[in-house]
Amino acid sequence: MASWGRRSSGMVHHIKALSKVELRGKAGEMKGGWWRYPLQPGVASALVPRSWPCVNTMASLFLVQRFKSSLPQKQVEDDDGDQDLDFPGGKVAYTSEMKFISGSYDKRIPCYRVLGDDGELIKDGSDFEKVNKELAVKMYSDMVCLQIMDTFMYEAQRQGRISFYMTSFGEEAATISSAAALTKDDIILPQYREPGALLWRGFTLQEFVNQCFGNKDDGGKGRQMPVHYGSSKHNFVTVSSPIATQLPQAAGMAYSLKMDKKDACVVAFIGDGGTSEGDFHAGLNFAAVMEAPVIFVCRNNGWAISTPTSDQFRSDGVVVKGQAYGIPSIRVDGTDALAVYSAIRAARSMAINEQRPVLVESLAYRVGHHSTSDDSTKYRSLNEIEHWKTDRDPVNKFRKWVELNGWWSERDEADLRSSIKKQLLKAIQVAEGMEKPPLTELFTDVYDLPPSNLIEQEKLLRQIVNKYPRDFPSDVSLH
Ligand SMILES: Cc1ncc(C[n+]2csc(CCOP(=O)(O)OP(=O)(O)O)c2C)c(N)n1
Ligand SMILES: [Mg+2]
Repeated sequence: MASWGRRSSGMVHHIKALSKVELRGKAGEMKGGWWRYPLQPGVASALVPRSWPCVNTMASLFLVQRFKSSLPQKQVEDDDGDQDLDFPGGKVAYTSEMKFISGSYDKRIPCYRVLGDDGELIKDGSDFEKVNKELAVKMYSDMVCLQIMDTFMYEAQRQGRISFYMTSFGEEAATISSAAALTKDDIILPQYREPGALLWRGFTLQEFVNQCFGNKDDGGKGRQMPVHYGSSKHNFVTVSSPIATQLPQAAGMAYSLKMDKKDACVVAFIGDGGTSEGDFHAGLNFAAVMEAPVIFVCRNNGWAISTPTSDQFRSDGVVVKGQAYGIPSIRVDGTDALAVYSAIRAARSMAINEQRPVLVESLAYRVGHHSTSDDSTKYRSLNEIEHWKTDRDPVNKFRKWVELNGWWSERDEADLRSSIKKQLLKAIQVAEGMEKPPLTELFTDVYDLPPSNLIEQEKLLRQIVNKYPRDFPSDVSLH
């Protein structure tokens, strides 16, 4: 609930704004059968039908007229004489040929890449965004940092020091290069395997580790499972476990940015497994119809825990689903930092300049287990894992390109790794030694005034802790 609240703050703001206007009621002027009510500066004015001038129910808020489409309407050519069907939604050509459109594909949608596995440009004059030394070195350094953090925290879980962890092995470029292509005003809604994007935005190793240990400096006050990061400072909405819920929220947030005429977009991540949720379809369709500036980034990593993509969908992956919803879409090599960076830059400018959603399907294999609760060797071959880990590692690939440019040396590599390891050991030591948030925090931040059932639950919990103190952690203060 708390995270929903954060996610919806833009919409809530607008709903509040609209409620105030409707209650005020008088300031409106008539225009073409609609009452136009000015809102505060920078917010689109609200239009309410003339026959409902005084309604102030929540339902009436959704009667506000939407933005007019700015996208060109497609003219449909008929192929059967000059006959066509003039139908709501546009003209459709008649045909005398009884033909089903195919459910299969002759040729799969190609995957855009810039770099080969050896880190060299596939061809001279490749179509990609230029990346300078400073940007490239930060992208590479963050990828290395993420890999080392994952290695240390995975081990920390195995040693019983934290309860759970998820690694990003194999997908470092997909998340870090995506974030690198955005501005800090763009709002990120993660699924959960996107700490790389948060790292890029400046979330510190100490903050990551505090969250995993759920100590009193954890921004989520220890209420979430490890890896459920969030940061309002970095415009990164808190991870929420139920898959795909972030997509309809992303469409709404993006519409809110549109209303505010912001030079920013929303970026919502989803896994291949997440695309089987109804929310994936609702989110894409909503965004398409409302022409909301949101980039949906699907990290197709081949697996949803133990479910392979062949059991997930029979379409040509995810990219074609965007087209079905009227969303421009691209498939990109998620192990290629330059390709991801370029595709997201282009997607961002389409989303903002054309005010519409864009879908990016990134192909990068999940090299690690799904989480620390999983053993992926039970359902996939070691050879398959090893191939992606050694031959197709996105971090090594990008390192080669950075080195080929003369921007990185063995010495730089050694210094970077040693500095990150030191920082991590320190961060873990600090986080582990820190006390937990007090028990009272379990009941705060959702309601302004706690309802009676919550008060009752808190009372009950205290009674149980007092009765069985040895069953509860001793470092949690009851006050
Ligand atoms: C609505 C919902 N259903 C099921 C789950 C359990 N679950 C957690 S992760 C996961 C797999 C998701 O796979 P994918 O979207 O491909 O992401 P990946 O882990 O591969 O990054 C499932 C089924 C959940 N968290 N939420
Ligand atoms: Mg997956």
